[in-house]
Amino acid sequence: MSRVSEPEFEQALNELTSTLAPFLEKNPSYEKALKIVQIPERIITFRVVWEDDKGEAQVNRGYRVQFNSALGPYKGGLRLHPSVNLSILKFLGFEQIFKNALTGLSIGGGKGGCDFDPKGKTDNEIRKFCYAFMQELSRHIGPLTDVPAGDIGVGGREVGFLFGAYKKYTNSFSGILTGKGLSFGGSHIRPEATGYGLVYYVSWMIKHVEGAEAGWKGKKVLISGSGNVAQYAAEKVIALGGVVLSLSDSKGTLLSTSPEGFTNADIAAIGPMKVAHKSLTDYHQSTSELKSKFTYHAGARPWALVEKADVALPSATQNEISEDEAKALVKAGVKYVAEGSNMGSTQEAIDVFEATRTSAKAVGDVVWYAPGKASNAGGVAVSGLEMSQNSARIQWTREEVDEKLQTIMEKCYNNCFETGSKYTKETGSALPSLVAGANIAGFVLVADAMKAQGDWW
Ligand code: NDP
Ligand code: 8G0
Repeated sequence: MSRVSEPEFEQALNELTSTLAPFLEKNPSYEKALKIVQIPERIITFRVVWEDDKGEAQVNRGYRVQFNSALGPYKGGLRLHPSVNLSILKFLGFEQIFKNALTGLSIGGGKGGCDFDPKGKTDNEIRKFCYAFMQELSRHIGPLTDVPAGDIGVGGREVGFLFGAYKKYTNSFSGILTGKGLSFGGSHIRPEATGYGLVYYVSWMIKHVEGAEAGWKGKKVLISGSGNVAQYAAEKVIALGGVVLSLSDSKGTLLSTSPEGFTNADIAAIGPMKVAHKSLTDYHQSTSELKSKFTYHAGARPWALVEKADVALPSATQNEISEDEAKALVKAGVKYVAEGSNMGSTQEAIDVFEATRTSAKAVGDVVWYAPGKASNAGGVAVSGLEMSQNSARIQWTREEVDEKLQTIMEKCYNNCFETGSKYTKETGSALPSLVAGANIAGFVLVADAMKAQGDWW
């Protein structure tokens, strides 16, 4: 057996390839597109030397994977985390290609980042790092070439520093990053977009299974992560009447013991703590009221901690639901799993969810699974809207952007549902595969544009 040198990338590629089979059987010429689309157009790797608070030189590895530009400029976030390597950035860049296609906007796929660990760094060190990182990255990006944004470890503060660095090195003020501050070209709703979009997507899943009037009211929701995506997903679930049972971070899970679940006040307090890289235990331990309102589970993820839940929204990182955890979710009666994170589920976990779909005779027996490339597309979609606003030198209102986001998520859902229905007609299956639907719909859009541009024939 050959050695797998890029496990995360191979996993993402296999997930796509395995679900394309029914399409490729009918359209064998697209095998060629599949062979070509899996190789990035360009990868840039570079040294980042930055000065710490002691005046000492520190060094890290920086990357930008410019995966595919068939539909528009490369677009995708920058991740700052010690685990960052080329396999992870290739998997993220690859997923990004098809996700961006599903938004219906003119954006290609890319991803970048660095193995720099922002935890324990001062604001000054983060600023120094961002300037050093952008010194090289600035040569490779541009509003018509490649437009990065944040991701794990990169929020509004970091995007601000990166934008300032680009401006200084190039003497130009342009839309080379998204997620910018509102006063210098940012879009309303961009911080909220991934979490809100995720909840909008699941609203359509709920309507399909439970009827047009059904919604989040009273639904028990497990959320992992407590960063950008998790916070705004939780906020929207609460606003729509759902009960948020959990949030988590890299150290453990905070579980609500009260019937109302996490409140807006909890989310509002956790936000700034996370910007300061504090852990959820710090929040839990901060008052005696909080100590009794939550239980803390060190080293655990949320999935196997409760006896009953309705929805699971993994929103921390890749491979955060294992096969056993997927089985625990099925046992707890979860009916909807939708990823806020990219590749949140292992392949074995996806197989557990998809098996409930193919074996079920009634929709109510299915654990319906939405892959990140569809359900978390709202973030990059509003980034695409930020690019449009920058090009036109305008700024839409919160309401205007939210409405466009809702429309994009509805169309994305319908596309996945209809394409899934067309290609996944297993006998007895109660619902179509949203994974197959997302993969086939995204792939065909990209492959056709590549063919028209002479990338394959
Ligand atoms: P943040 O950095 O804001 O938050 C990440 C959260 O996940 C934190 O709670 C962090 O814990 C936890 N986490 C990170 N890495 C690990 C790990 N290896 N093990 C356990 N927990 C971990 O990132 P985002 O919220 O922006 O991103 C979360 C996910 O959503 C990622 O998969 C990202 O790619 C995806 N995504 C993000 C989009 C966006 O617009 N931001 C758009 C689409 C997808 P701790 O606080 O302890 O570090
Ligand atoms: O806005 C973006 O380009 C962006 C940022 C972070 C994550 C993602 C994603 O879709 O995974 C996109």
